[in-house]
Amino acid sequence: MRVALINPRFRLPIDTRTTAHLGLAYLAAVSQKRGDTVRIFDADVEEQSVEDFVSEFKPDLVGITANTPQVKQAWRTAKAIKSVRDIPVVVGGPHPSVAAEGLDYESAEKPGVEIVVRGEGEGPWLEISNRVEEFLRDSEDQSATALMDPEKGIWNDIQGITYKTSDGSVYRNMDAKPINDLDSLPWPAYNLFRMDKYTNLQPATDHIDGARSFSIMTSRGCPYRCTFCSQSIMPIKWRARTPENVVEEWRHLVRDLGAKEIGVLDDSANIRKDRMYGLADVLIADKLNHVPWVFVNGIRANLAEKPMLAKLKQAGLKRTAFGIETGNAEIMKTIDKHVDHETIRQAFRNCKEVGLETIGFFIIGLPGETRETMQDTIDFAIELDPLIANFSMMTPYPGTKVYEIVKREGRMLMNDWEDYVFFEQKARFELGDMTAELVEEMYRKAYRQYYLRPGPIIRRAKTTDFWLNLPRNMRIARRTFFKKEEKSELRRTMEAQGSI
Ligand code: B12
Ligand code: SF4
Repeated sequence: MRVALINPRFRLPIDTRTTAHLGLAYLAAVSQKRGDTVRIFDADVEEQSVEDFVSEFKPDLVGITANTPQVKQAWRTAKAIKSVRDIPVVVGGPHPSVAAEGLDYESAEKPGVEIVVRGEGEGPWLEISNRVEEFLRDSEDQSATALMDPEKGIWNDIQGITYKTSDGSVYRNMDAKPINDLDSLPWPAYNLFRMDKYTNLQPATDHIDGARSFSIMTSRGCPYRCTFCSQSIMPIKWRARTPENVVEEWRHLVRDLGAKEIGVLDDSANIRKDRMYGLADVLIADKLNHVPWVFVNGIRANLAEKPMLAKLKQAGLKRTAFGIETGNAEIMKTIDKHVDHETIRQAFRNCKEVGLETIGFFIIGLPGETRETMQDTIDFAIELDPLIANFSMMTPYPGTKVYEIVKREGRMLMNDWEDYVFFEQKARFELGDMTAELVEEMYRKAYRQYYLRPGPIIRRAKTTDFWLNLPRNMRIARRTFFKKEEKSELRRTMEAQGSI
């Protein structure tokens, strides 16, 4: 069977890093293992239109991924595909997985979409592919309309899907079970991506364009549920691959694909410390520790003990992120992060002592914040002094507790899923005395106060990346430190091109 997997174009192609979509890479691997002919169409890096791609490749089944700001583009893509070929279109990813808000129905009801997959996709995707293949083998009428004929009852027993029959009725099946044995999954099919088109998430080797960078996920899920974090895909049960299984893929990335650096994308990689020691041991034993790697998304500060970090450094770890979120003790208690500031301080001391670089993620504008609590966050960032401090304005994603709070007690300042990005530098809600002006002011102040200090300026100026990408870096700085005007120009260009 011919299968296409699509990452729809994101609305604003601003200077965010692009990376091969790991979720699609996993699904593609499942399809390849099934024996399908698979193509990935990442609209962010393709020159062709999706219509031309579909006319040329003639897939029998299409899957489209969607996070919240991408979902409308996913629907447009589904419609565009249908204008060329009447084939089944499946949508999956973090946005349509928010069943509590009925966002699976929302996507399933759209013209051009037949099926929505909720949560981890490998199992349902395999099952959908099997059913489509059987249908194509046995039916004369091979249209998506015939496939979704309610009389045929093809879809009513596949777990984890919401689907629309050809009479327009939408049904939600039971949730699929989490994948317990992650070692059983095939490796992401990076061979299907145009890897030369991607930059890297965390340029550890200081060459944004030069280094071949790959992502890897060694565990899935997170046992915590912070109030701001969108966790629609992964069940609360944290599951991990064995070090031996991880190192096999790692070896493939380094030796076969020529990885010059690796980004570990886990939500919470260090839930089990023995696994971290095990991973470090195998990386060292296999002599893979010459390739630098980064914990891109953060490890738990309460489990970041010094001997473990030292061992990981020996295994090639160059930098690790921590989700710190707030510098205020009271706010920290309200976000269900289950960590305190002294523990975070200790984790940073540990990193410094073993020579690891750090990234700190901070949020400006959490519910209950005041000017003073936001200032506490800025001050705490300065005290910790990570190599990279990343401040985001709180964006309430559907399915999170913050979303509930804002819907109940606040004023949401967005009514379009495409606004659910936090690099637009706009406050997304107001709550009590916390106005958009205040949050935007403190956000810009955070960047100014943090980065316009001698330490960060000198550190930055010493990097090759800074000089190699000077115009881009200056643009980012201008946009971040000052009120934005040039974004509207970008928007106008996009509009003129018909891209938004
Ligand atoms: C790496 C990452 C990024 C990277 C790369 C994104 C990418 N191309 O994958 C970067 C830095 C660019 C990024 C940016 C953003 N991200 Co991000 N990102 C992640 C992160 C940490 C890992 C993604 C990943 O690889 N997951 C592992 C794979 C296996 O899972 P997956 O991609 O979800 O795919 C599985 C299922 O979703 C499903 N599935 C997905 N698509 C499809 C399609 C079909 C057809 C099917 C059947 C199934 C299916 O099956 C897959 C396999 O199990 C996640 C957190 C997380 N743990 O997932 C956040 C996350 C996806 N990001 C998030 C957000 C909010 C963003 C931004 C909007 C932030 C912003 N700056 O405003 C932007 C959006 C940019 C864009 N262009 O879309 C949210 C999404 C929430 C939401 N409701 O949409 C997440 C969940 C973080 C969080 N917990 O809040 N991100
Ligand atoms: S912010 Fe981090 S610790 Fe909290 S739920 Fe999300 S992934 Fe887990």
